[in-house]
Amino acid sequence: MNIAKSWIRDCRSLCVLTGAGVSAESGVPTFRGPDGFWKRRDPMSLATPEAFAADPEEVWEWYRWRREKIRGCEPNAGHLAIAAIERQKTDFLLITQNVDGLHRAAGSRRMVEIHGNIWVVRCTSCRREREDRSRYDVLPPRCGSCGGILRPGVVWFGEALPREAAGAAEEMLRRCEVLVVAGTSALVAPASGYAAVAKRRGARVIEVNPDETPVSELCDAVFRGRSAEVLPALFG
Ligand code: BV8
Ligand code: ZN
Repeated sequence: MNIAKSWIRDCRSLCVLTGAGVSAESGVPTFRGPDGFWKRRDPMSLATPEAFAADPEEVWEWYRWRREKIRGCEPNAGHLAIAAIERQKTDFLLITQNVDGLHRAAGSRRMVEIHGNIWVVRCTSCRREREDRSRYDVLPPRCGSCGGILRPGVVWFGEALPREAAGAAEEMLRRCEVLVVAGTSALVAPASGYAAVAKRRGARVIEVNPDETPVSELCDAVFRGRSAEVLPALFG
């Protein structure tokens, strides 16, 4: 741990990439875990534009259920440790695949939500986008301005990542000296390729995950533990 801590302490540009595992200890189910969000329904049949076009109400039932599951969850020590190390670094970026908003709640500011945010809604007619934490009684929710159907402000399979967020992520991966990959199964592209991008350029890559992932073998250090425990130790 001390070697990895020194890499983090001594580097100028630090990048952190997180997945659902970082929110697990806040009580947010992961996607592919035993109690995962996706155990209930096949995400590939819901988290797509086609599914939404075919049955917006059914897709919204799943998102409403997830929003209510996430609503009462608080950031954990892992989120707080990431927000704390950000304040100590000149050059820092958090790239998160998480849509739950817990990193921002923990104080992270230099961050990109590459898969969007479940608390944001976008009108499919007038395109207006805003954060809306209401409990929807009627599904699908409607736009207050034009009456159009609102969609969740997340990135579905087959949709491109938000251009600005993806651009900032790729730029940081090209210059960071250390990349910490925490709580992701590294199965969803393009984020699944981010560790290899940083590694190819000579960055030190550190993984924090209780389980092995497809990127474990390219990491310079691997901590097989829970992020709420390992990240405070690593960044402290
Ligand atoms: C795109 C938002 C192109 C919605 C999500 C065939 C091969 C390869 C790729 C593809 C393919 N066919 C299609 C693709 C591309 C596709 C893709 O990758 N598919 C996969 C399934 C094969 N990708 C896309 O479509 C992306 N877009 O490529 O666009 C394009 C370009 C131009 C124009 C048009 C199109 C868009 C992908 C975004 C999909 N949206 N979510 C929603 O939430 O409903 S993805 C979803 O999975 C979540 O966002 C999540 O973040 C993401 C990854 O999951 P993880 O975060 O890793 O979570 P998971 O549960 O899997 O793992 C948890 C991990 O934590 C585990 O490792 C576990 O061990 C660990 N853990 C558990 N507890 C802890 C812990 N770790 C630490 N501490 C703990 N306590
Ligand atoms: Zn509208």
